[in-house]
Amino acid sequence: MENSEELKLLGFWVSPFVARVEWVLGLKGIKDYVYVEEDVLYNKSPLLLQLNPVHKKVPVLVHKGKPIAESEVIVKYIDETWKNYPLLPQDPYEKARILSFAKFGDTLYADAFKAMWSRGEEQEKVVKSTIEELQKIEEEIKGRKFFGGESLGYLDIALGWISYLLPIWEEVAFIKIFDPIKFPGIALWAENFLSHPVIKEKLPPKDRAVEYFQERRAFITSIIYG
Ligand SMILES: N[C@@H](CCC(=O)N[C@@H](CS)C(=O)NCC(=O)O)C(=O)O
Repeated sequence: MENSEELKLLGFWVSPFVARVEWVLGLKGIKDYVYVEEDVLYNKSPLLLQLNPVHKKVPVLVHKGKPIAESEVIVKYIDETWKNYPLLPQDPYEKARILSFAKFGDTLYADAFKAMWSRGEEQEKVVKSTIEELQKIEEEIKGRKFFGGESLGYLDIALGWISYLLPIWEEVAFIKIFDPIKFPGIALWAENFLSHPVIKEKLPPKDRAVEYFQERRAFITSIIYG
């Protein structure tokens, strides 16, 4: 087990990318790390700018003094460094399939986020494509407890935001994307995912997250639509 001198995570309370890292640390049983909260919107710390000068974003994991940025890279790094509770299969093809599906999940994320802040025809279009993309996720999860099978795997972590952020975005933007009748597999998965003890422990408080995204939405729409 690492001691806190060796492992540090720079995060932001509502970031789904930071949550990925916290979930994986939890699944691996790594509790002894220092969490540093960053004000990523208004006041990035000199430490963040020094550790992630390219993207200037969280999460950043610092292991034995070495910084690693980008949540999916961090998740893979943790998975390769701590071998218990493996998240990715050994088989190169299976692994490639999961990684490319996770990449598709990032497209879905970008579309769902845009559905939250956009307006009018633009919003209708992006809501439609988000629903079509969600259908692909439904096909992947149907009949399974988790994407990883009986236990959480890489895709559960990558797509975890769907379970709690998507409903928040729908609430904030008065839109409907994640219909449990249309997507029963995802609905069941979301229930299983959110009741997992490791996941449950690292979720942002819902009321605060709703307020945060209401403000974000107002801010982004004011820039885009004036
Ligand atoms: N692709 C990155 C995205 C990270 C990201 O967007 N982080 C946000 C917080 S949710 C951030 O630090 N934003 C600051 C900024 O955009 O300047 C990852 O997967 O780690």
